[in-house]
Amino acid sequence: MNIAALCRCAIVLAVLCTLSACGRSVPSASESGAAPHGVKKKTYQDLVVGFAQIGAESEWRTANTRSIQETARRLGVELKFSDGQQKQENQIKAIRSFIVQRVDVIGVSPVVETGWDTVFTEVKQAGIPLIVLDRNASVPDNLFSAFIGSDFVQEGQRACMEMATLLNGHGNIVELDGTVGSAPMIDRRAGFQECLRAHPGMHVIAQQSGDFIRARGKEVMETFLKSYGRQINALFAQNDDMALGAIEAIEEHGLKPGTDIKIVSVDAVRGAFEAMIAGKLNVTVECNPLLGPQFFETALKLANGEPVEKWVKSKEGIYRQDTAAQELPKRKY
Ligand code: GYE
Repeated sequence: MNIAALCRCAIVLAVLCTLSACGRSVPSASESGAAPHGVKKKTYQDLVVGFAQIGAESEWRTANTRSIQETARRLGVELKFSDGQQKQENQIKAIRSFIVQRVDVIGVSPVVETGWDTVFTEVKQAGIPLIVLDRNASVPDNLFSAFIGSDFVQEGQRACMEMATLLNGHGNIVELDGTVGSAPMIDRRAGFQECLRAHPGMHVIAQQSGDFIRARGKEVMETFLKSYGRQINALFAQNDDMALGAIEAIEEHGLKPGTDIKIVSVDAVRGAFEAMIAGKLNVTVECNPLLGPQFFETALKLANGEPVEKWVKSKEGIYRQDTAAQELPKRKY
């Protein structure tokens, strides 16, 4: 709006004020039957939240779902939970049903990055705040209220820096990617690639998706081993589950994971610590799935019309073999 339009608005408002009740004092809570200012602040017990989860593809996802469901139970939030079984169309259906049910806030973890504009616009038009959790969606910023999750590009950079230390800057790497088109797959690869440019002695000789699933990680690693065998010096797995599957494939191939083939993965789930203690995994870069508390805290603020941060970032570390045994008892997922 330009200055002239603003002035016109101000004049119109002033006139309306004189004709109506702007100057009068606000009726007390008892007079109006409502809290001061006519708005009763919602509590967690008043809140109805719909959450469209991706599925149950990994240890990470199981921990994430548990965190959301347990936090809702603890706080007394009514949670409508939908499992999308890895399908975007299921998640879109779930979001539409949350709109029909008039929930207070909707949350979604988008399985892939694109294809969300229409349904996110519908949520906006229904006046329901939308929180994107864990995986980002590639949509204009005004189509969602907040994003809660990790910096996947940084995770990819960290994985590559750990790899550079393990390989002394030289070697052939194979890469097990996550779900094609998902934010962590795109961004972890981008971060890894960016850091590789500073390490000309390290090369990715093959890359393929294992869908973030352990069994697929094993299968794809078998094909890498068939094609490249001992040429492979290292594996970058975009999540721990795929690394754990690949470890089985490497052992069945007669090689020693963690020694003959160095392995760096992402997530820092319990299974990764056990593999590090056994000397089979070298490093895991943490990606925190325990997003339930931040999710409901943000949902309550939004339901009450309070401001929230646009990106609530997770705080994460890096874990290596040497401290794995000491860290394992402290792990919460
Ligand atoms: O790394 C992987 C999961 O979106 C960050 O999805 C998440 C990823 C996580 O299945 O294990």
